[in-house]
Amino acid sequence: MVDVLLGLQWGDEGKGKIVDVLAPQYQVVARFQGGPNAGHTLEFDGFKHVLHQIPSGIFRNDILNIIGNGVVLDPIVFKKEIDGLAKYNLALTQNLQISKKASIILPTHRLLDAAYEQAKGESKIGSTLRGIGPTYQDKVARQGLRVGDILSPNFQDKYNKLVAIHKVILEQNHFDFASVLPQSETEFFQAVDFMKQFQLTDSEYEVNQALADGRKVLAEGAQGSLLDIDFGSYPFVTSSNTMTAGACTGLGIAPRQIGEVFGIFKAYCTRVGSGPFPTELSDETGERIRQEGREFGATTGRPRRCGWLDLPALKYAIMINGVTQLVMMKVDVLNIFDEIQVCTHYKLPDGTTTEHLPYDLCDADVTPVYKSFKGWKTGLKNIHSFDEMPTELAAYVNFLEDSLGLPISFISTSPDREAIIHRQ
Ligand code: 2SA
Ligand code: MG
Repeated sequence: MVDVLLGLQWGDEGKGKIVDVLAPQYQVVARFQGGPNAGHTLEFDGFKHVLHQIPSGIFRNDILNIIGNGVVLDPIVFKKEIDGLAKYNLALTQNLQISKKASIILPTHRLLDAAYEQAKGESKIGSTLRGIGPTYQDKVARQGLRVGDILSPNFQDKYNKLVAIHKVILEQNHFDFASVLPQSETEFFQAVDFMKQFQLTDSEYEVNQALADGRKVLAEGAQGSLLDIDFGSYPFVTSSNTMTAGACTGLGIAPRQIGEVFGIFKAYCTRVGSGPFPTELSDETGERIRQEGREFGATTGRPRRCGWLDLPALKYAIMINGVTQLVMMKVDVLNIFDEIQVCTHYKLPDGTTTEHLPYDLCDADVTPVYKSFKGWKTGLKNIHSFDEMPTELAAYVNFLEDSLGLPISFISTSPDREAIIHRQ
């Protein structure tokens, strides 16, 4: 079976840490969507490392890591990531495979991202500007480049053809690319050459063979369910399917092969970039969460917007993903609060209440209705079982499990590998 691990909010739920914790149970870890817009942070043995495109199983030498066909891969970022891993002595050329069908991000895709955002003015998406959207656009337009193309003698021609199209769009948008492009092109072709030493495969065969051999596969989601291209807060979303279904198309596995679905959520909410966020706290409490939780983008360093947990949004994410187990992250960030709020439903302008996400969360004027919990006001450092939890935290956890109709299997109490409360 393929177990799927994904974020249930707007990304940054702490997926990297949980993949790393669960990894010893798996023989294969695979990324199925997104690209260098992701920032998966792992902390262990005093090290802190942020991965962008490389799966989070890479630190365990007995795991095969696959960058699936659903990913958009930037060769320049890839080379930097590999260089950054040199100090860990990992068997990278053996333990890493890249799907030949993964899309390639060109330097011009990044420029297009910037040009499109610039043209949007006030209504910017808040993209990470890593070229994600334009690369998926070209994939769907059936004109993109794929990793397998770098092995073709015609790669340069294919590249030139696509870049010519991009230049027309950049010119139309009055975007000055002449000064920056040549240098990134040099870097790009060096990085493309560098990629050739890695295993470039038809990874759908690898994944299905692993399953046939009885090896366990973990599919690692990036971003979060509320950023899904179909079900997120459109248009303030990323350009891929971040949900369970994306693991099927992004790796080439059948829906009936999906086993457990681990839904990761933070004990509160954050969002980076623009778009609706009903429980956002634009006050001192939001600022305390940001400081306490060190809520700054792992890729761009942008401050993340912070707010209370939003149950209607969480229930929606659980529904579309078929989550089987929940994982709650960063509860320790709430240690300092006297009172903790959870949004249980929304109030609409006509006075009625709903638990459903409105069609257009941007236009809908929803007011969150909160339930208040007493804070536990104590550190959680040496707590490893549910029985040892302070009563106030136990009350919060029980309420969430009842409302969400699912068990919370793990509760993370600090970034470190060991800091986890596991339901026995
Ligand atoms: P994009 O870059 O075009 O896919 O951006 C579209 C929207 O998706 C959001 N997005 C993210 N949200 C949270 N975390 C992400 N990864 C990085 C991190 C982000 C960072 O781990 O912190 O460092 O800023 C991520 N990637 C994309 C983005 O904010 C837009 O709202
Ligand atoms: Mg992140």
